Amino acid sequence: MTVLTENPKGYPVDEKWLEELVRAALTVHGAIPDAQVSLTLTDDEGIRELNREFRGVDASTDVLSFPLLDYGEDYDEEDTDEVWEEDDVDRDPETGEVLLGDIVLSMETAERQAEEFGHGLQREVGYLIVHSMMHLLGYDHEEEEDKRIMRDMEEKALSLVGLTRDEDGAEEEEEEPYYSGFVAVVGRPNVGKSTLINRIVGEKVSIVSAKPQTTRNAIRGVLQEEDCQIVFVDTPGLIKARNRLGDYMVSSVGHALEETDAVLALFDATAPFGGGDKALLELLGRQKDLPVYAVLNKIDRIPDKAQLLEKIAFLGEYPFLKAILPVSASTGEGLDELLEEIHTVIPEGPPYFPEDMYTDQTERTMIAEIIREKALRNLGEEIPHGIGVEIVRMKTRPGGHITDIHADLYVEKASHKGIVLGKGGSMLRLIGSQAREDIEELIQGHVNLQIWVRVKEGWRDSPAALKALGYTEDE
Ligand SMILES: Nc1nc2c(ncn2[C@@H]2O[C@H](COP(=O)(O)OP(=O)(O)OP(=O)(O)O)[C@@H](O)[C@H]2O)c(=O)[nH]1
Ligand SMILES: [Mg+2]
Repeated sequence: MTVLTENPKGYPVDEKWLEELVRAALTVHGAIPDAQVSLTLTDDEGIRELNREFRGVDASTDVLSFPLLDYGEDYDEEDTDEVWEEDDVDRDPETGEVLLGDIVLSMETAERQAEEFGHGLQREVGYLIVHSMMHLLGYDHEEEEDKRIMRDMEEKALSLVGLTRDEDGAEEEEEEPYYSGFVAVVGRPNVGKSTLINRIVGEKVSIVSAKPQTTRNAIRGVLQEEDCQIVFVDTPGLIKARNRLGDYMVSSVGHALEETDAVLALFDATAPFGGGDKALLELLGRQKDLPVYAVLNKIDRIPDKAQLLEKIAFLGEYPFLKAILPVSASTGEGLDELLEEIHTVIPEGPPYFPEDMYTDQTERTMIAEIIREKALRNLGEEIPHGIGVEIVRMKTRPGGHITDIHADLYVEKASHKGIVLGKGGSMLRLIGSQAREDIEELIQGHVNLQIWVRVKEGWRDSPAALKALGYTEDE
């Protein structure tokens, strides 16, 4: 086999490697390597001239191939041997090698295309030569099926010279890095932590109410981006624990701070700073090497910006804060800036959750939480903290259209039961119908919801009751 290379412009290409490419194409085709190929490396103008001369078009292409063998109309690649054996094939008078034809390649275009496709020049030149070789051997890509066969041969030939898609170093470099990390969201009750996370994640991850101590668990909400996954950890508002449930809530904040890449400390921009805020800032100041951002939420409710400046000045006294970010979780104002900041501290890492998952909670937990949210929103001040919801039964009927859900709603005092039920059961019906609407949205199906109100005195101090309701340490 001979490859006659012409490289008048002196492009830095190894002739031996070009020969290898030609040989690889012949090998995968299975043809006798008793062949000769002419190969010319030129520039765009060179190709343009050839195009004008031989094809009557004024254009520069990446590569041109001129087969010398006549494969005829009904040619099948399997028949190459027969074609070669014919008497009228052109042979090199000295060596007797069959003249397959000419390949002319524009190195200028190859360079451009390599850049466009984001792979190395080697891969591009390799591909173009192997592709042209296939044309010289009678392959074409007019029909889908032919194209598939040709692509297959090309890939095989390229892998023979170590230019596989996976192993090609140039292509590997193209792989974008992936980022992942955890961000804990902490703050006093009712400052808008859950609202913020729901807004960022774009799904309802945590329930929200105007009553403090709405969130009781550390709940994860996942922001999914093409090259990044940020897991936001919603935490219960920081309170002084007065019972076991309170202990659990406080400790879940502590856990959230243990393994996190950043902290968002949320403050209500419409309320004065209190002892709780200062205690939180002091606690966070002691966390060494942890990026902490102060987030001033609810700025949509501050028409007077001077009031905001006052808050910013107060937070300015804590130099460990990486930034002070005024936002509105309700309107979304300031969230782009906040996310931009967070991205700067999220390290490279693997995805922690499948790409279609936005929370770690089970459907059952989310349903219990929806019911609790509706109870919180509709009931007066004194009852909400004593409410717990347990899903006792959940079963989809045959056919899959209706799901029966049976939930127990716990209250701490017998006197509370009547309030939750309301006049003639009207309050419970309201809670139930609001909850059902949200649950149907969540599970995408019809729901038959039954809620039973039960009195369980002191359940917030009962380890067994806490466990049954999902408030356990190892969660
Ligand atoms: N106007 C306004 N209201 C907000 C904003 N963010 C939250 N809220 C309201 O503030 C109340 C508390 O919001 P949540 O998200 O439940 O607050 P939280 O910090 O998670 O509260 P806990 O879970 O109890 O600690 C709700 O009534 C929200 O609608 C905001 O940016 N602007
Ligand atoms: Mg919350």
